[in-house]
Amino acid sequence: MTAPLSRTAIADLARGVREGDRRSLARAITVVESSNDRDLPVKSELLDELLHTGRPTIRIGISGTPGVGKSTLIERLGMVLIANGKRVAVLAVDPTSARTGGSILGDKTRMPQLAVHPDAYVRPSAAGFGLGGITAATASAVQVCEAAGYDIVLVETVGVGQSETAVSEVTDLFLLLHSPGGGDELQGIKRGVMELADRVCVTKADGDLLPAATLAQAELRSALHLMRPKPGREMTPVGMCSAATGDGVEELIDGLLAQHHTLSASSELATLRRSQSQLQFRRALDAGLLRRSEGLTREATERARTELEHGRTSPVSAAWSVLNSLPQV
Ligand SMILES: Nc1nc2c(ncn2[C@@H]2O[C@H](COP(=O)(O)OP(=O)(O)OP(=O)(O)O)[C@@H](O)[C@H]2O)c(=O)[nH]1
Ligand SMILES: [Mg+2]
Repeated sequence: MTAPLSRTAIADLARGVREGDRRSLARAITVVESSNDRDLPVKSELLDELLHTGRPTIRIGISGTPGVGKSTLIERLGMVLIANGKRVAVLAVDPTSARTGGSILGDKTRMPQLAVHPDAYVRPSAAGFGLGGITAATASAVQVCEAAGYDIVLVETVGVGQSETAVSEVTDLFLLLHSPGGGDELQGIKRGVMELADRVCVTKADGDLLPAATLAQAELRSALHLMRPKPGREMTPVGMCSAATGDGVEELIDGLLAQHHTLSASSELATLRRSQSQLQFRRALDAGLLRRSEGLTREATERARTELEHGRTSPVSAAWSVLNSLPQV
């Protein structure tokens, strides 16, 4: 962002979002994802303006290794959902883009139909993200889409370890995609990631890959059998589908919607969202406190670093000398 927005401009922007104006939506997401601390007052005011203005959205996180077929599947899922009368927003979050230069930015082209459909909104988000990192930024972007009246928000993220945790912290359901490869590839997925999943789906179950996909599905089922399901759940369902042929896509959607219905029919969804809000608050606050204290301790830190460099102090006492420079509580 460049110039700060006035109160009226923020209220206008919020109105634009609620009325479904796409430019306002894009602008609002840019504001809430800003990593610049100077944008915090505007960001906060805008988010408060947009609080509880939309219908409750179904939030689904979709992750999996690079190239597993996330975008292609989202294009299919999105088009089926739209055919069923839903409005669909897709947030493609690339936690690695700061390093790689943002490969995901090409994703709009991998969702050619959704990207231009009036009932869809596709938004690639590069890294940066501000207070609270990906979790807080994506949660805020989800909130904006909700205010804009989207029924379903799909959050695509490349599986790189911590990104799956982040996406599961801002969505109601977490779908983990797996390639048709089994064996070694299966060994490669971290147990923690599997345990986060509400549903697993093997992708590319078509043509020559169908036998491998069927095998991978069986292997994943037995691997999940040995794991603890989420509290109060039976075993995590493992399906397979092809975004190319559409086989299994309807079943995948039905399964996800049924799971979501179960969540929202009980108090589980409300509880989950409350604890997610508390967590996002904590993340943003911790990050803010850290930044402010870094400002306050800059000189003491420099001095301690030099002392340590010259071997005149130990790491622990260097840290203590910095902490001691802060006002006592
Ligand atoms: N056979 C087959 N190929 C597929 C299917 N879905 C995707 N692919 C191919 O797999 C490749 C990767 O697909 P993407 O949808 O871009 O995968 P992604 O997981 O979004 O990739 P990143 O965002 O780069 O991590 C492309 O070449 C697709 O054409 C499918 O259902 N069947
Ligand atoms: Mg993709």
